[in-house]
Order: sequence, then C-alpha cells, then structure tokens
Amino acid sequence: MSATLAPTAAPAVQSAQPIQLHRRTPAPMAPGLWSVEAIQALLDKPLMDLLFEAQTVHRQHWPAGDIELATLLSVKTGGCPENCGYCPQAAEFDTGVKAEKLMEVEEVVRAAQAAKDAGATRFCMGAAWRAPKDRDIEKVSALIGAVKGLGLQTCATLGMLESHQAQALKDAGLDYYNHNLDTAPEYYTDVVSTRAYQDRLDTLQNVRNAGISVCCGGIVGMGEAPVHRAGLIEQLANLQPYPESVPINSLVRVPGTPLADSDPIDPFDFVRMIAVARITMPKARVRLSAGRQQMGEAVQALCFMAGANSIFYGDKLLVTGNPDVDADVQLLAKLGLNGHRTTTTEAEHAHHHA
Ligand code: SAM
Ligand code: DTB
Ligand code: SF4
Repeated sequence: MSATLAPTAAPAVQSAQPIQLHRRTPAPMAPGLWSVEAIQALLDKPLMDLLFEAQTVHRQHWPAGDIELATLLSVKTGGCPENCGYCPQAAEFDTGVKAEKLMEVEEVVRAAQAAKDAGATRFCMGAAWRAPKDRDIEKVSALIGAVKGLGLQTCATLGMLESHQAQALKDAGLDYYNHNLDTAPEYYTDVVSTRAYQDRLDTLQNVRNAGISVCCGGIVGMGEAPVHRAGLIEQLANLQPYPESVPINSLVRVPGTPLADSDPIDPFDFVRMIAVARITMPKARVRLSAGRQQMGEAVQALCFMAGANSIFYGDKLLVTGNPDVDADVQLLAKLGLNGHRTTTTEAEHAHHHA
C-alpha cells in the first residue's frame, strides 16, 4: 500500500498486519483526484467490504432500486475504417457483419417508439464511423430531433467529433454523447492503432464544451492487467468533471476480431470494477453494459449491489445479443428493482455537476 493513500489520516496500516477488514478507505489524493494506487487498493479489498462500501456510497447519492433502462440502436452498421481489436464492425476483420447505410428517420422512430413502449427512458444511436462528416451530422441531427420528440432522452455514439459538430448535435437536442476511453492509456496501443488516446480525450472535451452530458467508460476482459483496469478508472474519475454516465462493458468476444480469444474476466473482478466506478464517481450513472448475456443473473445482482444503476435494455446491443426484454423484466422484478420509472428527473441527471 502506498503512502499516497492516506495523506492526512492516521498512519497507514503496516504490511505486517494481514487482516484488513478494518482498513480505512483510501482517500483520494486531493478533492476530485484519484491516484492509481488508491484505485488499485479499492480493487484489491475483500469483496464484501468493497460491496458494502459501494452500496453505502450508492445509497447516499441515488434512490435504492432505481435502474435506468437505455436502449441501443445501430443506425449505421459495419464497414468502419478503425481497427479497434474488440469490435465486430471494423471493416478489416472478418466477422460476418455487413456494412449498411445510415438508417432512415421513420425506421429509427419506429425502433425508438418500441423502446419507449417497453419502458426505456434513454435511446442511444450508434454509428460505425471513425468520425462523422458534416453531412452525416445533419442527418443524425434529424434522427435526434425525432427521437427527442417521442419524449426519450437521446444519446449518440458516432466516433470522433470536432467542436462545431458537437455544437450542432447539442442544438439538435442531444442529451448525451457516448465516447469510451476503453482502457488505460498504457494498454490502448495494444487494442487499437488507428487513433490515439489523446484523440478520445479531445472529443470528450469538445462534447463537454458544447454542453452535452458525457457518457464514457470502457471494456474489461481484453487481456489487460489489473493495473490497466485501475488506470482506466483513474482516467475516468479524474476527468473534470467526471462523466455523467459510465458504461462498464465486459468484452463480447466476437469470432474474427483480434481479441476473440482473450481469457474471460473473472466475474468477481468485473463486479469489482463496477464497485470502484461507483465509489470514485458517486453521482454517475454506472451502466452494467455489454456482456450481460454471458453473465448470469447472480453476477448481475452483485453488480447492482455494487452500484450499477443502468442497463442496456433490448434484445440487441449494436450487432451482438443482449438478454431478452422479458428476461430483464423478470430479473428486475425478482430483485425488487424498479426499471420502468426513474425517480430522478432528467434535469437532475444532466445538471448534477453544476
Ligand atoms: N464508432 C464509435 C466509437 O468507436 O466511438 C461508436 C460506436 S462503438 C461500437 C462504441 C463502443 O462500443 C466502443 O467504444 C466500445 O467500448 C464498445 N464495444 C464495441 N465492441 C465491443 C465488444 N465486442 N464488447 C464490448 N464492448 C464493445
Ligand atoms: C458502450 O459502452 N457499450 C455499447 C454502447 N456504449 C454504444 C456498445 C456495446 C457493443 C457491444 C458489441 C456490439 O454489439 O457491437
Ligand atoms: Fe469503428 Fe467504433 Fe468499432 Fe472502433 S469501436 S471499429 S471506431 S465502430
């Protein structure tokens, strides 16, 4: 345990003492600043202590039992020029995903209405672009306006954005932009080589500056080391301000992608990531994202215990599967969770950093 963990508190626990049940929670280095060591120490806690702490933080900031339901739609599928090693939509990988054109407004509205009828409150549109052209932004703006007109919160994930493009999306009524950092900077070049970590940070800044809420998280189970998991949380939690939504994805291993043969993450290590996201970003919606189909109900329940309060809801993610709506409705009912009406308002979500 490093000395930076307890800057003002009592002397750090000596390493000779093996029992850590009463160890103090490592404090951030400074208000809003988390060291990678402090995050690593959280990840390494006894699981029950970590869960208890995460649930305690959760209840201080959120109504217990409230789960946001966000439905995804791939509005522009496949043929992407980037080479993200996890992604079934990269043109370079032979995954069986065919490149399609951007969907028409009517078709998107139908899907959004169906999502709303099923109980979703947020609708997220994904496009397999490296970066949209201004023409694409015009078309997506029409989609955003139409979806917002149904009374849904809108989210889009379209790749890298310039500031004028972010502003145009804001003007069209976009509430959230999803742009993931995916992993620690040190591991990023092992995963994708067609863009740099700084490109991601630049887009996030452009989104912030335009006044759009930020949805930013990552993927685990890509063969990363524990220190990279801590490094991802460090990046996210130290963004000023940290993201309003933090999706934690478990890699969906798609045959044909370079990461298809990665060792799956231990389910408890996944739960730990959720818990540490909750503790370090107390007011963020922490989303239990991709990978639920492979996860089982008990592990998902642990994720909710750890502070996850959002899921992707709908039979499909972008191109891969997600649990059926019926199965999710049943799971939430079995756990006594309330997925169909959020008890906080959209305005509260959007402005909690103000
Ligand atoms: N092209 C845009 C981009 O990369 O920002 C938007 C769409 S992209 C598919 C959105 C996110 O989906 C990625 O950043 C990644 O975190 C996640 N993702 C993609 N493939 C995944 C997989 N196989 N398993 C888990 N998450 C995945
Ligand atoms: C996020 O963090 N996860 C979603 C959403 N943001 C866009 C995407 C998951 C994709 C899983 C694989 C697929 O279906 O393409
Ligand atoms: Fe393209 Fe996004 Fe997939 Fe990367 S994650 S290959 S940018 S669609």
